[in-house]
Amino acid sequence: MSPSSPAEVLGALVTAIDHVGIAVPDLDDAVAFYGRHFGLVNEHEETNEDQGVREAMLVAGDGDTRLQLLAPLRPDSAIGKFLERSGPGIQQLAFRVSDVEAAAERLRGAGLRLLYDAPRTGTAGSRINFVHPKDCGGVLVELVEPHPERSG
Ligand code: MC0
Repeated sequence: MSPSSPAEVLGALVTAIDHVGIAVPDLDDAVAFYGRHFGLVNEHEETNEDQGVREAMLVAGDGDTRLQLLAPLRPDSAIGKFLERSGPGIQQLAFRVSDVEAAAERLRGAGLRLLYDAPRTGTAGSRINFVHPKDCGGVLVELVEPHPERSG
């Protein structure tokens, strides 16, 4: 990991844990499982062709704690490869940031590898980037700047 502390690098840019992402082979089965056993409510579903996923965002009773279920559209997608290598399980931790470009720039400056040169489109019109898991202690960290009309 980088010698710089998160406070030195990102400071107030990180506003929350936006979601935890779980790779699943079957989205509908997983949505039903987390609803039945944990009472999580499916608040949003979409297909993201660029990322090769069908995803569902589930919310807990506080209205802001979110679990993202990710099913692959193709075997050679990030989720398809993850399932092949590791099986179903936690695939990513997503930090909500106020400015994804500024956050990425600061992390690059600290020597961490960002996966994209420029932000891409994520869930619900958000702008996203990722930090390589090998630079984050084995955790794939996503940076999420929510769409201005959907933040909070
Ligand atoms: C791979 N590795 C991981 C990992 N994926 N470690 C922790 N968590 C993960 N999720 C490890 C491998 O085990 C390997 O370790 C090393 O990283 C390099 O693996 P690789 O062969 O390069 O693996 P790939 O080809 O599967 O690529 C990994 C990479 C990829 C992180 C670059 O998954 C990627 O581009 N991810 C970003 C996009 C993404 O995840 N999209 C799906 C969610 P060893 O020790 O064996 O060398 S889309 C999403 O999240 C959107 C919709 C949203 O939230 O809005």
